[in-house]
Amino acid sequence: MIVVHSAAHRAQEGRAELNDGQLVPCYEKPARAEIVLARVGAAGPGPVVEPDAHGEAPLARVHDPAYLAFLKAAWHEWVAEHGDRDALPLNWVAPGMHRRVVPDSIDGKLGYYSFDAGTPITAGTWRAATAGADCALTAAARVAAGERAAFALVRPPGHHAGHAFYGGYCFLNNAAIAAQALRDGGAARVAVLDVDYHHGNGTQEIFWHRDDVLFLSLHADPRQEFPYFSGHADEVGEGPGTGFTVNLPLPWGTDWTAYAAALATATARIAAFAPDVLVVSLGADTFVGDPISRFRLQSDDFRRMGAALAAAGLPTVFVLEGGYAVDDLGVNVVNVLTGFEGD
Ligand code: SS9
Ligand code: ZN
Repeated sequence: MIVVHSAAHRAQEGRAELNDGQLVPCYEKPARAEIVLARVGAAGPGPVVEPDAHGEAPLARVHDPAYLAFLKAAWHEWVAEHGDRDALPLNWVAPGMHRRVVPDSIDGKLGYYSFDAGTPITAGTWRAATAGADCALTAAARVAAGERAAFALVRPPGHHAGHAFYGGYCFLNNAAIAAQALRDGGAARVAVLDVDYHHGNGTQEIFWHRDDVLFLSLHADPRQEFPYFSGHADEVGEGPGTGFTVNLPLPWGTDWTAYAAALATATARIAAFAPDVLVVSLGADTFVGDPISRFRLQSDDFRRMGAALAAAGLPTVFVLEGGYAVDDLGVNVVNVLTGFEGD
């Protein structure tokens, strides 16, 4: 399986995120991609190729151009105001307040375009995020050209980023950008399956009204878990998109037995949709040892997950999302890929 990767991911290296009442070192860090790359080298998938540059047009098919302009300029505006430290928002709109007017000040803009305080914008955010999107687009192009599968080994992740917002360590929605590019390249129907521990609220929002992109997510119940305000089972899409968003929330403590049952529900729905191609938002933060998550998948279960995904029989684009047990992340992610390939 082709692996698309750019070392430019290292440009995103936040110093701090706000977590459990403290500024702590970022969980979403360069070592995550490095350990997956090392495991790819040791365990089989490959070759590893550099992304092609796709420019900003495919990003603007998914994201608001005003949001992209904000993201590109945010670090420079922040440094001019506050100096060389991570840019974090400090307040947000609440019901009864107004967001008609985009603030001029960078602090106001950060709040306007974000939904959490765990996602620092740094000097390299734009560079790393756009390189990641290029990896996802390159992986999609390879699959569109006839490869059975490709893996975009990227960070920062993307599935929490929406049409015009960032958060949850995500800035550009790599999976959504890939799915849209596949549509624009001629695929009639695309399914996006999100197996990250957290709900893919950004991807859901982007395709909420659409019946040409089926979005399915298995994730921790938002009653218990971040992002809290998205991912309930009764969120099914709207208008023509009604029934084309599928949420399968699962409780803390979910192990492979319960997970596999939900995955079978998802793959049955994908089969009924009969897409031309499948995009998998591949987070491995469902692992029992993940420091910020509470599912109980074991390393071998990721192999089973890969096999279950292969059984869908579809051309498949894998895009890396979360997974914060760094020492185990390489094995867990690559187990999905080798399980998909039949070991
Ligand atoms: C846990 C805070 C969670 C955001 C997690 C985003 C994961 C992206 N105390 N913070 S895959
Ligand atoms: Zn996650």
